[in-house]
Amino acid sequence: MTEQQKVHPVSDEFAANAHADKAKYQAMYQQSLDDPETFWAEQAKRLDWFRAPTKIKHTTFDSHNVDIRWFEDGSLNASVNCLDRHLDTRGDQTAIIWEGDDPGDSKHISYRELHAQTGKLANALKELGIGKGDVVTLYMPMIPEAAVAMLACARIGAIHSVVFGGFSPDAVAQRVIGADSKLVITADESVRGGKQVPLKDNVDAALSRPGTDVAKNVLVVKRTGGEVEWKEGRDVWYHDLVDKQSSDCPAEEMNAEDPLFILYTSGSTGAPKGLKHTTGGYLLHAAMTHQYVFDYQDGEVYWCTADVGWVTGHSYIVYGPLANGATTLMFEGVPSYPTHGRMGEIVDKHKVSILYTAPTAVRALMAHGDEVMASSQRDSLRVLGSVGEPINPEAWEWFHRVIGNSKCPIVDTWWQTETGGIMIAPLPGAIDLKPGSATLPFFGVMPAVVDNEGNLLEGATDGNLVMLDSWPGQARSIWGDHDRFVQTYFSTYQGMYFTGDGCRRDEDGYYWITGRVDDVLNVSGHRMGTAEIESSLVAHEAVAEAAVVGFPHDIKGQGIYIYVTLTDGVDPSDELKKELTQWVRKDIGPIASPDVIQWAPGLPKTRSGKIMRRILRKIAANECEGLGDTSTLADPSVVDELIEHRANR
Ligand code: 6R9
Repeated sequence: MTEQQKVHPVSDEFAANAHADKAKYQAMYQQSLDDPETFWAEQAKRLDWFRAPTKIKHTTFDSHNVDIRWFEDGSLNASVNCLDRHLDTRGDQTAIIWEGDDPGDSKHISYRELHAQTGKLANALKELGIGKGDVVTLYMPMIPEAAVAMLACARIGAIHSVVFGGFSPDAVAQRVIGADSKLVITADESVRGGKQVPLKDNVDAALSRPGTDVAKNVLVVKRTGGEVEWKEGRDVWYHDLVDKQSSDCPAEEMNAEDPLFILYTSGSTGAPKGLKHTTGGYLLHAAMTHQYVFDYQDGEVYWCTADVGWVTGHSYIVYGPLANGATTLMFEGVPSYPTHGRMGEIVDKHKVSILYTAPTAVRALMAHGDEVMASSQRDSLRVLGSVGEPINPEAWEWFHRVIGNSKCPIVDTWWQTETGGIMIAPLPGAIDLKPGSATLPFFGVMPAVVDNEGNLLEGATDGNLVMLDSWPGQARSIWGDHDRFVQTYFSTYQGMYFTGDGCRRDEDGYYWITGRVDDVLNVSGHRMGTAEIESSLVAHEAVAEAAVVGFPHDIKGQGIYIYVTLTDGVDPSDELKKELTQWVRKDIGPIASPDVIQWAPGLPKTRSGKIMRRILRKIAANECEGLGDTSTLADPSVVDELIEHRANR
């Protein structure tokens, strides 16, 4: 089939009722490029400001002076935009539908209730000495209190730093120290797929690490009633402190450029970095994309299956939907529990109109065949969304045909923790779909493709994806390390933001993201640095050297393939493989579990000692023909040995 035949055109009926049709998209996009000041000044009116901004855009990508400011003389509060301003018009409307891990467990929280809970927690935070500019670490299950905690921080001008509940104590410790966080909010345990995860125990372990004594208190939600250790004077039960507070908490007036949150993410080198997102531009970008990209219509139930620990949860479970007065569904569990039909059943149970999920989830369901959807009708669905990694056309078509009953457009949304919100995606009433392509840029987004020297490539081409100018939701810096921010994103190609992704642009100007071109892995849509996993492994006494690469994995997109050179005198064994697997899981978290460990008596290195990952990637992918020039290797024979014992064939 040619690419042309695979186009799914916008239906006239959909376009007629959508927030944007073709003409409107084109006109708005053009204006956003030609006259960003007027465009964004106008769009900013969708938020409620204490002081409306008059200075709209002040941004430079010059690597000597990277400086990004939007709406810099405006002031607002994110929680007011997500809560207070809806009270008159939709106070009794459901803001959050919470669906528990157990299918019998769900509840609806209205905007009025969410506002009251947020006010109470905000007052409780103040009682704990938290104020404007303080960093609060959240390490929480997918329960409404997670959203309440984010909003309560925003209310008093505290900066939240959410750590995904699947991360290890060390990861929590690292982030508490990195952000100088005074308070950790957690729960006794989380529940996923019928299993408990000891969050409070993990926090205890984290806070026993040196340097973590910056955190003075731990606020603990009782989720399961599971047993926990208690440190008097430090630990506080959430409900003991919060329930007695007044629900009335005046919102702090924040400058548009005051930080709203920090979110850590993996890069190709070094420890995870805390991206700094600010208030005005971020919220505007999240809200606007939520409305246009999902074509969210008043009254609809919208479900994003991400975890709030990732940027997708921040922007598209909490801030975007709530700023728009939407009903957002928050799911505590996993799509395979109690059965693989769960996702469809939740759609039916809550009459979900918009379902935003990840390719890995789609592929996992697809692997069970069409019958997995037999327990649900999914008639309520109108729009489907995909995020986190490239979606292969087969998975796209299955998502469309089986989950969406062949009637829902799929918006494949490309973006990053760094971008704050969606950057490249079809508006479903405006842009014809091509399975596997994220299609065209959102308003104000200026993608371009460059070669390795940074030359701009025109027309249909292949290369590295960059952005030529700023957009409101862009991260402003790396917390505490602006030089690293500049180095990481603005020094590869002068005057451009480098995404780290490769892409192809076709003859219609559509973008096809081909995946990371750096040493970042994307496993089930989760970002991980190969360097992080390697440094964990070499800390084990049996490991002399380790090299980590990704390989194509049917369900996860990418799997983790590890080459390990053992210390002299240590014998390889299956037990040792298990031990190393546990080691990495404990150190980083279960998401970093190796799929394959191969013993490597030697690693292919250049004469200057640089590991040739290109070769290791090929061997892991079972592409052993045409390994390219290996003559520059210090010892070319190690390659034959690795090929002979490769795991994937
Ligand atoms: C939102 C999010 C960012 C990386 C990004 C890219 C990959 C995300 C994608 C996609 C192809 C899509 N990615 N969406 N690749 N098509 N629709 O996932 O943020 O966790 O920071 O990951 O994910 O490689 O660079 P984050």
